[in-house]
Amino acid sequence: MQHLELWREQTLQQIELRLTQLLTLPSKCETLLEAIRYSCLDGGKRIRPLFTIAAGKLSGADLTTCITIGSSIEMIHCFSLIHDDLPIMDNDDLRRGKPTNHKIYGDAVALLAGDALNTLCFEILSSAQLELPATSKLTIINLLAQAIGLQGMVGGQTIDWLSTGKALTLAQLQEMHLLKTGALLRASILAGYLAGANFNPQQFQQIDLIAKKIGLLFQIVDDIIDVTEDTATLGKTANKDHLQDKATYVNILGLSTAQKTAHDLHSEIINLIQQQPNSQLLKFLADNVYYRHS
Ligand code: GRG
Repeated sequence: MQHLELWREQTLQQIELRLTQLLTLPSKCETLLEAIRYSCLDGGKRIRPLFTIAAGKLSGADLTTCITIGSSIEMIHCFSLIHDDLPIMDNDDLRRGKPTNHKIYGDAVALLAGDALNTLCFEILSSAQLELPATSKLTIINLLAQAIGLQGMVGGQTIDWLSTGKALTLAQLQEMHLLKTGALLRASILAGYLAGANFNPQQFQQIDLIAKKIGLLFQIVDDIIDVTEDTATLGKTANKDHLQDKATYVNILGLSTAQKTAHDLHSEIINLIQQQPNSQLLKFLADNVYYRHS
């Protein structure tokens, strides 16, 4: 196995272990904790925590600290997936190759499991479990809160919801995805960078630019694989966006132009990343985003 792939395998194990530890806590409601663990453990690519760790390398951040930050961000991601799959939203039966949360626990518990994950992330980041100076914690928490709410993921999801069945321009589609998918991915990268002592404002601007472009690339590839891969490979229902009459890069640009757009954006990202020292892991993950099949 190539050494970067080995790095990913070992790091995935560390993330899984940390998530398991963080989700082993007293609960007055075992069913709620079980529902949370069902959607958070043993599944998914963990691309957000991997990015947190890779970005931490650029600023000399501590690995354990980055694993805790990344795992907390993964909880937010899992909350968004649980809510996204609910009958009132995307109404999906399959996620990460298994029945969606509400199919097992019912709509109400699924909704509440998502809510609990949202706050658990901030509980961890603001606690002594995260060994960082208070000012750094506050910066990361503020960044993440912005990325999730009105100005980020939830705002993007709302635009998506309200525009279903309507024709969007490419600019409107891009704006929506920068919020819905891009904001959390961007935050996962910036949070890792902010956790390191070697913070440099100019470098931060560059990392921010790279992070935004990676968020966009992730979504373009998502739209492409939605039509090119099957349900078994994706672990979720294939061709869903098309069936739900959603605006996607493929619907607006056509498959081959969408593929060319992804190709050009990937090259641009790699070029920017290679200008940064200690960026080997970041490059590896950007490649993973581009070449992924699920
Ligand atoms: C309702 C308060 C409230 C909040 C929820 C539902 C929602 C707001 C936001 C949804 C955001 C969302 C689901 C965006 C899609 C992002 C996306 C492409 C998910 C797939 O991510 P991967 O490929 O999945 O990283 P894995 O399973 O690998 O983790």
